[in-house]
Amino acid sequence: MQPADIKNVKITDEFWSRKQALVKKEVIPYQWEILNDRIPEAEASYCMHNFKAAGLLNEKMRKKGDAFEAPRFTYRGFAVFPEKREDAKDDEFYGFVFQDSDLYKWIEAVGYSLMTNPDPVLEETADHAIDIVCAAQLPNGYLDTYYIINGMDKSFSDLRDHHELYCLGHLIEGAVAYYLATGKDKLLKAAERYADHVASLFGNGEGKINGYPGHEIAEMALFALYDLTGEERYKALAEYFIDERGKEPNYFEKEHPDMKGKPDYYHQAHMPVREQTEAVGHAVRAVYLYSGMADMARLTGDKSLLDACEKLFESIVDTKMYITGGIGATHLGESFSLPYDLPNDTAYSETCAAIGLVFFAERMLRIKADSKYADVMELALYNTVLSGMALDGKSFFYVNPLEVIPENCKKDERKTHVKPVRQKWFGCACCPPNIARLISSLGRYIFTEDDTTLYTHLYAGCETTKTVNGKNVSVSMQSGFPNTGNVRITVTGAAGSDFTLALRVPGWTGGRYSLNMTGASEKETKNGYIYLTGFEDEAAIEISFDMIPRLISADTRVAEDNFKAAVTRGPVVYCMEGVDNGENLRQIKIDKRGTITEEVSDEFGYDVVTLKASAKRIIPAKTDFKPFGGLYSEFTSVEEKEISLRLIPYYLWANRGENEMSVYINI
Ligand code: FUB
Ligand code: ZN
Repeated sequence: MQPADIKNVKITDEFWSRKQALVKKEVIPYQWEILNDRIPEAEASYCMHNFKAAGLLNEKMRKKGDAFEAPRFTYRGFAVFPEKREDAKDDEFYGFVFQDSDLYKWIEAVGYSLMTNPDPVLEETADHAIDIVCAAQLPNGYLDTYYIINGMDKSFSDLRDHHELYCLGHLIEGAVAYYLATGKDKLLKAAERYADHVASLFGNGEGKINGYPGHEIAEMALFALYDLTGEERYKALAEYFIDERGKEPNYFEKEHPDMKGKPDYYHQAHMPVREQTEAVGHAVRAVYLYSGMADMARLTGDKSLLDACEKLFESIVDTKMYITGGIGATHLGESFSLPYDLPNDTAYSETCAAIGLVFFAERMLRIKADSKYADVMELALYNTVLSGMALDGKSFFYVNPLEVIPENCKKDERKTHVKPVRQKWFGCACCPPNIARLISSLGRYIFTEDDTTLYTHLYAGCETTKTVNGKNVSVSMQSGFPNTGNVRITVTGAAGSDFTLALRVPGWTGGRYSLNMTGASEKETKNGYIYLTGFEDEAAIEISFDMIPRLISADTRVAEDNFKAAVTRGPVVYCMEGVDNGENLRQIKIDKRGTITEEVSDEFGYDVVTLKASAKRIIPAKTDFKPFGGLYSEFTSVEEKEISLRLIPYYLWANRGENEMSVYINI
């Protein structure tokens, strides 16, 4: 299966169109300013600065030929920032070593946005940025500003940490999107030249580098480049990277002898990928790798690789995923923790990791339409991914905790990674442009298709067409998600063809739905999809999923969540905030047998379903008997105060100022 052609999916959905418009109107222009360091109150990026500095060096080299003394490599650190912005020198590199990738993600977001919303001015800005990128590329195709500026003699000498292949991956993904959107191939050619250069250096032969990316992404990007160009060499390079990872002798040990004998979980290089069964290490790296592995399994039919993907997916979903679809429980190494270790207030749950989980799930759907993958994709999307961006598109979360007491995050060193409000930008700014590119490419996640069947994974209003047996079939979907579970789909022009429409029955429905249709018939239900066939020329399908609020508790092995539950409604996870319920949310106990009522609120600028639940605030009575000092008193009784608990969608938390928040509630 393939994802449906994104250019052929027109999003008409109220909820998602608003997000896409926000990305276009606010996020993309704001990020362009940031990349150019024109927002004084946000952390400086130096991203465009670096491309320009590399371009200048290149020009000098071109002009002076041999007379030009190219810089010798000086290690200037993994992240280099000047004391003050004014101190930045025109010919030096600043920021993190992977700063180039921020622009590539921005270009990708622009590309996808232009597909749905043509905008000549934005396109001109992107063309201008692309000219600056291309001016920085070396004649042999190499393109990474950190080494071009600091000295090429050490390029590819630190694959583990120095992100040159990560930047290649993002360059390819940006270039593919921009080409698909505009037909302009300047950046695509630059990406191909860089990929070709890498392909010429890497491999198992004499004098070749037999390594692989320290931060995965090049794998899935190269498969996308192969999909677009049909050039086998890109597929071969991606396969090489995947096959080599974790083999003995470990490549990263050669680069970093101090690692000798220590299994490299962090980079998922602790064993060959086909033997990996547990999701470990840096969470973004992991899910980017698994996405590439799933691409390879689909393209090659490699059963052992598919088995590994399935086991890794299960390992995440059954033991390491927050109810919000967030992954990566610990800030130590931004990593997966042990199975069932899912702390709420020290959670890392990086936005990029949830985005990577969307990538992985979508790639599994390309192999097999099984609703378990779409359930996870939807969960991550509606909760952690959306939580990553403020309602006004101007600030972002990197870390997505499930519980916050603002004062603690500021003062407790174990929680300094947790921010109680979204930030304008980050020195390490991987997440904001990642959200922008995902939201603007939403059209790629709604359907997958094979020759005859259109598989519907996400219920987002849109229009698309599909050619089956030479007939042009039009599909139009209207959806009330996430406010209601009502979906209406019309199919036109399918009569006499084998056109099949597969509709996902989300896991959160418990398999219950109501289906009414004219002009089509139900064939079967398999792996969580209802298959409809026998279409007449005009068919109308109404499917409705009950979005009742539910209390969901975690496996009892998640120690943090014992005697607690989260409230969900459809794919949306809810949370309580201090602004609605007063501080000290840990005192609140929800009435587990009470009804939860729905209210439509316009407080967030559009209609949002908020919830009201009967609950109690439980406060131990104060006693005078304090045998061990002021902190402790003998327990006698509790004071229980009835309250009406207000819950809002988790993705909206912290849009009304700094306050307490918790997803889990005592039961
Ligand atoms: O290393 C590049 C990006 O920076 C990672 O994906 C994020 O987790 C952050 O560490
Ligand atoms: Zn990130």
